[in-house]
Amino acid sequence: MVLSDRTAVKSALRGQRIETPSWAFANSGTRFKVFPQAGVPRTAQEKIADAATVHRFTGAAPSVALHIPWDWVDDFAALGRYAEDLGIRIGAINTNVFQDEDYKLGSVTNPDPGVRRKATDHLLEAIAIMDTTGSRDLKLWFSDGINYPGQDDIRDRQDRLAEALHETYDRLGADQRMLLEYKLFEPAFYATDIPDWGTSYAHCLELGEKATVCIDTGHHAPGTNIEFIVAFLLRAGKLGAFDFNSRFYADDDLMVGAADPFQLFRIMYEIVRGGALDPAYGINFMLDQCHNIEAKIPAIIRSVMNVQEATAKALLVDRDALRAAQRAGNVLEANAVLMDAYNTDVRPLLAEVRAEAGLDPDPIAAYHRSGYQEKIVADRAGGQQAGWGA
Ligand code: PSV
Ligand code: MN
Ligand code: MN
Repeated sequence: MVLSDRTAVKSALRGQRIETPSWAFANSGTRFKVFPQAGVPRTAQEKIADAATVHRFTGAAPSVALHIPWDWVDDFAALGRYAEDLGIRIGAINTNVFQDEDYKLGSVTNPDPGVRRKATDHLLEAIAIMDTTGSRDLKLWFSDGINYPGQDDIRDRQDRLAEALHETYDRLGADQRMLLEYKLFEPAFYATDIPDWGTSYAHCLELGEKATVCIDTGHHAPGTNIEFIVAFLLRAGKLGAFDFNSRFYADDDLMVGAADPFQLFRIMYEIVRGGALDPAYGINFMLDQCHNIEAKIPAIIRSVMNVQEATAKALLVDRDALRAAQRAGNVLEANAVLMDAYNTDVRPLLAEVRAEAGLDPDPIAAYHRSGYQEKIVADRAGGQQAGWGA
């Protein structure tokens, strides 16, 4: 790598931003058991304090996504100021229309217009929170779907979905955006109303330019080529966000880059290739994870580092050599160029980037030395559950 390349790579890494999820700091588990951990946050403020701690050690996570009503407070303006005082800001507002008795047969696609009204009102309420916190992104994920053939009319449900999305979209302010997430299955098992990127994309296209797709890396069928989706949506100008996490089987919500670091590299290569890494491009690179058995804050720091490592490798791809090999039809050489970058140990480079930014080159060790963990264990009793399995 020549010096100018190295400077450019380091500057791109310095500018990278990753958003942490408030719920990842709280207790979580499976439907079998939640194993509580000492020191987990009891309030939205404490989740924000933990998110600020991740930013303090990584320098790369200056915003935290909230999930409503899990993070409900009476005064969101004060919560926004609290975040700013700690050196971060409130990011995407995630909606929750999946944990209420009324939503058994769906939220915005429910056959009952009264339930649909209630669900859409929640989405509008989330935009009101964004007005207060200055958040740009409204993130929508719907658990809506059906379990049995014939249970409801698949096409009518699309019409109901479109109606609710239109009403919500029309309420967005000039600088606000809608991120529409998809998920193949669960909790609905036969037919989910937004099962894939194509469905999300089609609704976003119909809505307009403020609506874009959110790719949750854990929401696909095994073997799905996620980097293809990234490339396609970038080309179409419709990729708005990621919910990063790892999966071995279903929606595992494990640390990003833990199950398949090579996939994360391939995704980040498409981001770099598409010129979409710079925060100015507008993609919100969020984590959406649950740390059921591992310590939360170090796991989130590790996740940020995993994204940084995949990105560094993606930035190191010799794109001129790659293009030349591709144009020449040299299959093996093209593949070798990509693999050379993937097989580079980028940890020293990232340590250098951190040191130059005044950070400890080893954020996890620095966190453990800081005494923060001991302090929250001593200060907080009876930590909150993230919301899952509540
Ligand atoms: C659904 O599985 C999902 O990925 C959505 O983003 C939810 O809002 C989130 O999980 C909560 O963890
Ligand atoms: Mn998600
Ligand atoms: Mn999920």
